[in-house]
Amino acid sequence: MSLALDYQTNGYVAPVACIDGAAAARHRRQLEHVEQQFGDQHYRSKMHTLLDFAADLATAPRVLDVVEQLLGPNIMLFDVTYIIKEAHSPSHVSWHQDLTYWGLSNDRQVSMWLALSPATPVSGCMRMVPGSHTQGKLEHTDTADTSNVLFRGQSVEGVAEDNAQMCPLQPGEASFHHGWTLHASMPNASDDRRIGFNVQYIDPSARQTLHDLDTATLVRGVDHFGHYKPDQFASGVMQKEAVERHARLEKLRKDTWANA
Ligand SMILES: O=C(O)CCC(=O)C(=O)O
Repeated sequence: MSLALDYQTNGYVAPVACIDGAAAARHRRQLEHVEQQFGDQHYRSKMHTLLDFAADLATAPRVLDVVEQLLGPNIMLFDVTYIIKEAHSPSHVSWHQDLTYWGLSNDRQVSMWLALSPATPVSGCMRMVPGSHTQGKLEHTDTADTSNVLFRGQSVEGVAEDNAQMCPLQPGEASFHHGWTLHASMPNASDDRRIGFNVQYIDPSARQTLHDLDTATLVRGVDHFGHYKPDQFASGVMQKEAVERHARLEKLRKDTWANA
């Protein structure tokens, strides 16, 4: 099957080779150097405004070529996050659909999850329910589970897990999923960290309905809508002005999720 047909049918496609293992290892070293200097970077929004190497990977031509096949020719970069489960940690992600709390006016959106370390059933790779994207928005319940990575611990109950498929990935491979695709991941029982580079792309027509302050940046094609102010991409690593700007961006993103 072609990437696009696979994606249309199942709501996701995996594995897709995006960068080679050496490039993934280099990116991981750069990230871990930042962690040593500046602390935890897990689950922070808009990392492409803080780290030039995150901006480079999120806009790599090979990555955008895949996104173009799935989303169309006009692509905006909406968000970039590292999702990190430490070795032998209970961190997990409950069944959910990404678009539930983002406030977007339509579902012309795709997420990439690129492995920077081995993502396996043991380390807590993603699990997806094929075809679930066709069900539209499902009811989510907020939970208070502190091991759940998700901001609100949001969870869809009663998912038919027997139909779920594991998405194991080697470093440099990615999965791409639609915003209504049900997905989850288990704790990391391996000896290594499980590090995902998670990027959200939207079509320029997808407007933020909750406020007028959201930002997104055209990275390919044409924006006929003008719904967003662009983000300023990092030109280095954790530069002072970028860190100050980022604090405002991150607060806005968290407030949006909290109030959606
Ligand atoms: O990193 C994970 O285990 C889950 C990531 C996720 O839920 C997502 O990419 O939307």
